[in-house]
Formats: sequence, structure tokens, C-alpha cells
Amino acid sequence: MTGPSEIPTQKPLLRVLAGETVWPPPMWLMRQAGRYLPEYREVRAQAGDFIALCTAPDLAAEVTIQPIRRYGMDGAILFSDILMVPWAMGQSLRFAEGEGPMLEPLRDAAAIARLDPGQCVVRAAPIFETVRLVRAELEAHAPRTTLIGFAGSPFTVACYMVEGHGSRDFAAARGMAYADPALFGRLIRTLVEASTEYLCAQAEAGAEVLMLFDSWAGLLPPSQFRRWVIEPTAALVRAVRKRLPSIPIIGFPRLAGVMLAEYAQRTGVQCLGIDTSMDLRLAAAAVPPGIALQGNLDPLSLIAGGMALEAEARSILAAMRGRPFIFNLGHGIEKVTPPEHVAALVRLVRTG
Ligand code: 1CP
Repeated sequence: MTGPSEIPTQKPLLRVLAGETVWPPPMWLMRQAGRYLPEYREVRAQAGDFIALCTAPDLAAEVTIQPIRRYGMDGAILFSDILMVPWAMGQSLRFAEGEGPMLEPLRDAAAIARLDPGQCVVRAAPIFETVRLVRAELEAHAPRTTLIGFAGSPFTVACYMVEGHGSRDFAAARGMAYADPALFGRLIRTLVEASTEYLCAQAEAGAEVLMLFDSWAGLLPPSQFRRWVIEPTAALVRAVRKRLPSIPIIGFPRLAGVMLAEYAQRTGVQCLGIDTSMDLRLAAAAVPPGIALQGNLDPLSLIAGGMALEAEARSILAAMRGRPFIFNLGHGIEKVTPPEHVAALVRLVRTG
């Protein structure tokens, strides 16, 4: 006899994260809710600024669901941003139109000491309400779609916090890591602490999977990668698992290159997000077989569409057949992407 706890989950994305091969593979796209969708632009205009949108549960839930309604994706990613953690710890943040995020840069011990990690889940309460609303909506109307919560990894979030804005090389942040590793380490530990609470609160509100975005991991040489990416990520995964032993976690150490294998072995994640630059067959050979892979279509091929898109998508499917795999992009969708190209990609992947 099979008791209720032994009935396998039917959601394809959760099956893959449990180590099963599901074919055709489940799919979703990084930044699938966003400006390439006219229905998103409409809600965005209603909300006013970006932080207002992230902290208005009805509106944030609506934009989270939009790509599910349009394409029936297997994963719905919470609509929020990795910089909402610094914001919730009290660092000033604004999203300037056309310029990206602007934070009051943290450059010394006093500024880092002013952060309030205990405040994070208090100020982020509207985000957890969004998670509750989305989960209820998915259960009612898209029961096969898995809700993914997320945070930035400590290193990538620290990059923005120290630098104050996006950058090609995050020289101020990486400079601090060399010149004053004790201070940079304090910031990283603060982020591990706040992000643990923030991710657990998302899971407790209904997120079924958690993803860690480490967009700038690839800037680091190996010794620094171990210290600022692998160790803090492993600490974060351990702390989350202590509270939620079975929550699947996807790590995305973008441009990690040859460090991918060590990241897979030492952080404790169930799935690796693979960026556009990585050969999927090499990634598969480098990581333990129980770890699922996710990726890695070039977002530019999705803008082009047609034969270029078809060739790229088919080569990914061929490389990953027979393996636990989630189809995704290798980086976020671009805002000039034609929505009908996304529809064509979904049809292609769904027919295997
Ligand atoms: O006005 C707008 O519409 C703002 C554009 C925008 C959007 C749609 C930003 C500003 N953030 C987001 C949402 C977002 N960001 C999501 C949610 C949903 C989804 O995936 O559908 C997620 C997961 C993120 C994650 C994020 N934010 C990352 C990691 C992934 C990546 O792209 O590398 C990073 C680095 C950020 C910072 C950020 N937020 C926004 C921008 C333009 C940036 C990049 C800044 C830069 O470095 O130049």
C-alpha cells in the first residue's frame, strides 16, 4: 500500500529536482516576467516605480502569473529583485529609469554596521504575501506549475552594496575583499544571516524551490571564488536546510567555468543553473550525476527566432536527453524579445 507521503509529486519541475529524468523537460525562463510582455508594461505603469511594484502583493503576484497564463511555464519565479534584501536591511535603493539600480554605496565599517539583518523579514513582509497569493493562484489554475522563490547569493549582492550600482568588474567591492577581508567578510556574514531568514520566509509562505543568483561569481579567481562564493553559499544552504530539510535549491554561479565542479560538490545545491558560455555536456561530466542541470539557451537566439533559435534549442535538448534537466536560458530574457518567439520555443521544447 502506498501512503499519501509516498505518492510521488506530479509537478515535473519538482520531479527533476528530486533526481528524476522527465522528458520533454520542464521549462521556465529567467526574467520571464518583464518588459518584453505588453501586459507587464501595463502593470508596471500602474505601479509607479519598481520597488512599489515589488512591494504591492496584488500587482507583483499578477506579473508573476502573466508568463504562466500566456505560455503555461512549468516554473513561476516570484517577481522581486535580488536587491530587495539590502533594501529590507535599510540600505537606500532606487531603480533609476534606464540606469538600473542605484544604492547608497557601503564603503566602511560604520556603513556596514548600520545594516539591520533582523529587520529584513519585517520590511520584506509584502514579498512573502506575494508568494502566498501566487501559490494559491497556481494551486487553483496551474497545479503543475512550481513556485520558485529566490535571493541573490551573498557575493553578488555584496558587489552591488559596495559598488552602489551595476558594473562590469565591481572593482570597489572586489578591492575591499582583498584590502580588508575582515570587513568584506562581515558584510558577507550579514548577508548569509539575512538571506537565510528571507529564503525560509518565502518557503514558509509557499515557495516550493529556492534559487540563488550569483551573477558575478565568474569575476573571481579560484582562491577568491572558494572564499566568497563557495563557502558562503554552502553556509547559506546549510542554514536553510536546518530549518527546511527537504527544500530543493538551485545555484546559479554565472561564468563559474572550471569552478563549476567544486561549486556542485561543496555547496549542497540540488541543481546547477548553467550560463550561456558553458558546454552542457562538459558541465554534465563535471558534476555528480544526482545533480540536475538547468539552462542555457542564449537569450540573443530568442530575439532572433527562426532557424537560429531552433538549432540552438535542439542542440541543448540533444545534449541533455536522458538526464535530470530543466530547460531555461543561460541569462535573463532581453526586453526586445518578441513574445511570439517565446511561444515558438515552448512548442519546440514541449515536443521534445
Ligand atoms: O523597471 C523594470 O522593469 C526593472 C527591470 C528589472 C526586473 C524586471 C529589474 C531591475 N529586476 C527585475 C526582476 C528580477 N530581477 C527578477 C524577477 C523575475 C523573473 O526572473 O522573471 C529576478 C530573478 C531578478 C534577479 C536579478 N536582479 C539579478 C540576477 C540575475 C541576472 O540577471 O544576472 C540581478 C543581477 C539583478 C539586479 C538588477 N535588477 C534590475 C536590473 C536592471 C539589474 C541589473 C543591474 C546591472 O548590473 O546593471
